Amino acid sequence: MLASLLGSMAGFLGQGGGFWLPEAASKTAEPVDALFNFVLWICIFFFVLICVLMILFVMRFRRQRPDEEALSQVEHNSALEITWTVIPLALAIAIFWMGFKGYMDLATPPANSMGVQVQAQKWSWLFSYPNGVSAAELHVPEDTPVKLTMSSSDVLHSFFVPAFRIKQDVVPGRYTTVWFHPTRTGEFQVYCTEYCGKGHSDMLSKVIVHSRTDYDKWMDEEGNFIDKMPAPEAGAKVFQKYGCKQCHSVDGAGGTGPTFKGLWGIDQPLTTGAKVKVDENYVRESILQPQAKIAAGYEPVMPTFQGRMNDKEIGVLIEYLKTLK
Ligand code: HEC
Ligand SMILES: [Cu+2]
Repeated sequence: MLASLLGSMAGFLGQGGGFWLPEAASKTAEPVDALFNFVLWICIFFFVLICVLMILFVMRFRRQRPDEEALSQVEHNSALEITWTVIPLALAIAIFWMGFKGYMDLATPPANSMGVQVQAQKWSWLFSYPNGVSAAELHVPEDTPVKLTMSSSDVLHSFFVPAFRIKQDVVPGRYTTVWFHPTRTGEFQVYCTEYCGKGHSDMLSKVIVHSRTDYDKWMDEEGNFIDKMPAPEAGAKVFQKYGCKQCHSVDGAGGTGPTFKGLWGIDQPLTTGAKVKVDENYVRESILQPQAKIAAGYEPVMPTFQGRMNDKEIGVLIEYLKTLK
């Protein structure tokens, strides 16, 4: 009976999307969860032990009559003192060792890892593969270690995948790395856990773990979608991929930047008082050198996409803009 109770408690407190921890889907999660559970059970054990002893001692050794004398004054007990020094010391060393080893393992990607570049920018993630393909969601094959090399084009961001137990700051002006080893297929939430600034909590993305064959298929489609899809549809995908939607609506709603609805062909007033016709050249310039002309009523906060969006992508994006009447 006790065994089954303990068993169900371990399930309740344990791994795989229980009460304490989210589901675990990476080999990197195992040592993290093991250490967490180790510390948790030590805390539960000593909490119960100390409470029970405290209550027993209060009952057993309390003064029973007002004039009762203290029985004795114990000043020293070597056996007891050594015990309560050695046991906590051993536990602290064990926790240190598990933490240190776990940290070193998390900091050292396996040599055969698949590399993906991660670019963080207000307010989206872009994942780029060595073959030039890029996407707004991170697609990886199952059972393969993946090493992310991350940088930011603007402010501090922080890349967090709870199911993999990995979290790493993404810092402008330097590269940081993190790695994981997905153990099963599925979709896993990506968060930005940087708190200062307004849009980090909107930087939601996913890690999509495919089987090997599905991954190859995805890579093939993603590498050629501009050639395979109708231009406006491909343009809508580009719009999604680069996070334009974080600042530009396509339905007329206001935002950090002007809505794209009905933008094509109008005469856009600029902060200088001049006007500019929204055509291919202006859109292209706005994407590559956003600070060149600033639309009246807006702040010059658009990041440049120079070196990130290629000509084909700008081409289909323009076709998409034309359809937003
Ligand atoms: C962080 C917010 C932000 C993001 C992300 C962003 N923009 Fe902008 N964009 C702005 C702001 C603000 C303006 C208006 C000021 C200016 O002209 O630079 C603007 C202006 C523009 C204009 C000119 C519109 C006009 O009416 O003059 C175009 C075109 C444009 N953006 C395209 C894009 C595209 C395409 C993307 C995605 C690849 C994108 N923007 C991503 C903020 C953003
Ligand atoms: Cu962020």
